[in-house]
Amino acid sequence: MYFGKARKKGPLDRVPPNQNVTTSFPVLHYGNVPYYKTLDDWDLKIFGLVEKEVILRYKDLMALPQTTSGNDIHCVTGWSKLDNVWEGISTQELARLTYPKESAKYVILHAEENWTTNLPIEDFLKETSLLAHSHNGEELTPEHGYPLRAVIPHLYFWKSAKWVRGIEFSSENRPGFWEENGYHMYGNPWKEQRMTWD
Ligand SMILES: Nc1nc2c(c(=O)[nH]1)N[C@H]1C(S)=C(S)[C@@H](COP(=O)(O)O)O[C@H]1N2
Ligand SMILES: [Mo]
Repeated sequence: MYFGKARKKGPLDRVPPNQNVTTSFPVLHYGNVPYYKTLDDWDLKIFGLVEKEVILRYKDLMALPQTTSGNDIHCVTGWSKLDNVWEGISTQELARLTYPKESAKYVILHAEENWTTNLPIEDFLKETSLLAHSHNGEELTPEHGYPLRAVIPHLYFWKSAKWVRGIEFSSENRPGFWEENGYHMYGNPWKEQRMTWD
């Protein structure tokens, strides 16, 4: 008897369980979209368990080495979007400026309106993680996180904070906004870690 057929390698192997591929780019968040008239007052603070706190203005950020990264993103509500190209600054590049301490085990990303999300430091510093200012060759739109968003493609997309203003290195895994509301502390899409109990 023949049980099943050889699974063809193809785009489907790129899609985690119970996700549907979309070619659109849905907008999803809690709270208000910030519409910046100017970036004169904008900054990014890197703080917490670091040897050196750093505050970067937008022009400082753009003067750092830039990186381009292609990936697929997976939202916990069930959509996945393949073949995104992001441009920005790698998280390793940002960490290098501040020297995180040995005691730093987690990263809390702080966005506008005090929205936060948490992840282990290894995931933040993974070579595929970045802080992006552009998507598919265009500057981010306000709805998608202008001027700067995190992109942590190997975790559900809620970890990819839009409108990032702070990167905090912490010894504690403090739940962020969605994590406080029942979402998983880690959020691996391949293991379907959607809610706390998954
Ligand atoms: N600041 C902030 N970032 C956020 C969110 C949010 O509510 N606030 N939602 C997250 C969720 S659940 C998803 S799926 C993605 C959606 O990004 P997009 O709107 O660019 O598709 O942003 C993430 N980043
Ligand atoms: Mo999401």
